[in-house]
Amino acid sequence: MNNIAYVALGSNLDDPIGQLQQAQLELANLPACELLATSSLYASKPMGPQDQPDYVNAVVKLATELQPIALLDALQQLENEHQRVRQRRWGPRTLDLDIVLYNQQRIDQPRLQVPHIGMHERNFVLYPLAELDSNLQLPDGTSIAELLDNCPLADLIKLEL
Ligand code: A4P
Ligand code: MG
Repeated sequence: MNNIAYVALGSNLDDPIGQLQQAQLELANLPACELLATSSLYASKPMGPQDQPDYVNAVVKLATELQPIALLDALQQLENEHQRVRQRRWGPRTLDLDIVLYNQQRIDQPRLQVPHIGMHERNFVLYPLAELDSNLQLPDGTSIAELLDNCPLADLIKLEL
């Protein structure tokens, strides 16, 4: 297992906390993957359309033998198993699994961009990520500390479960 991937989890439908806890178990059971760490869960206000429920978000750290596209396939299969229905962009969902980082790789393919394009402005990605690795760096050398400095905690709430 010589690749490290950080995966962001999000849900705002059908018991979001339960969706994320279940997804963490499923990620731990993915073939050719080992779950190394999970962040706390965070409650967050919706980014994008406001006429949808609040979100619960988290990030996990995986060791994996899966190459990036194979990992994306596995994550999308898990999303589908959570009865996710894709409707509008940034709309409500039972489970969203995004690859935030994969080693120090930069990937720009039609199906996959890594580092995740929106991560810089997403407190619900950056704060859980920092919890997992406070010394993390992006492929361009930006440190997680710099990213946090430019992304206020705002109304993100760490859930004490
Ligand atoms: N894709 C490209 N790069 C990646 C990547 N690094 N990881 C492609 C995963 N997928 C990636 O995603 C559309 C396509 O992105 C995929 O088919 C994949 O090939 P999707 O999940 O099917 O659809 P989407 O919901 O329109 O896009 P996306 O990018 O997942 O949505 P966002 O931008 O993540 O927005 N507010 C809060 N507080 N918390 C949230 O978690 N999430 C969203 C969803 C909106 N507001 C939110 C939250
Ligand atoms: Mg997604």
